[in-house]
Amino acid sequence: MAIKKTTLFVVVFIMLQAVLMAKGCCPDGWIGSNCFCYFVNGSSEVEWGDAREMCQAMNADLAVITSETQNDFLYDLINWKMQDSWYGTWIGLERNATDENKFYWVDGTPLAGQYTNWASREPNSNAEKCGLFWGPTASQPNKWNDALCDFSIRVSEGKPKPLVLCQKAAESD
Ligand SMILES: [Ca+2]
Repeated sequence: MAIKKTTLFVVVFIMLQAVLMAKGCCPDGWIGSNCFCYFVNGSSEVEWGDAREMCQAMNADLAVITSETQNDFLYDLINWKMQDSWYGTWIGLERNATDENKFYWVDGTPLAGQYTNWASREPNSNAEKCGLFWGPTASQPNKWNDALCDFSIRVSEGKPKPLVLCQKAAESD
């Protein structure tokens, strides 16, 4: 099993390097795929809003996930960059302020009718307004969860800070 996991990471690493070399239009430290560049930050802002501001300061935003292919690519990317030293990753999904039953991506797209990858029994609380992408240490890896936007409560309970996944359009060559 350990060998299999190592092999998987090597394959993903090679694939990501190939994508990087082919693109050539993402800043240093960012990974390119399908016209977007991604950046995983491990220093972690505890609050979703601070995480978003960190991305915006780099002319980016929190990641918007629109397909299973992209979802699985990003899961592998996060695993490759950060392994399992984390609980989850902030993504650009937010519960609507006025209609709490609806979620929107940070680009303004309503989640309704779009690709979703919620964990079983999620989203589960109107108090949890911000999207987390669950990592391998979660009970349902590779799935989404609605979480408290200010994660400091969870951190004080001993959970690691979430990572931050930023996304921006790749610059044309
Ligand atoms: Ca939840």
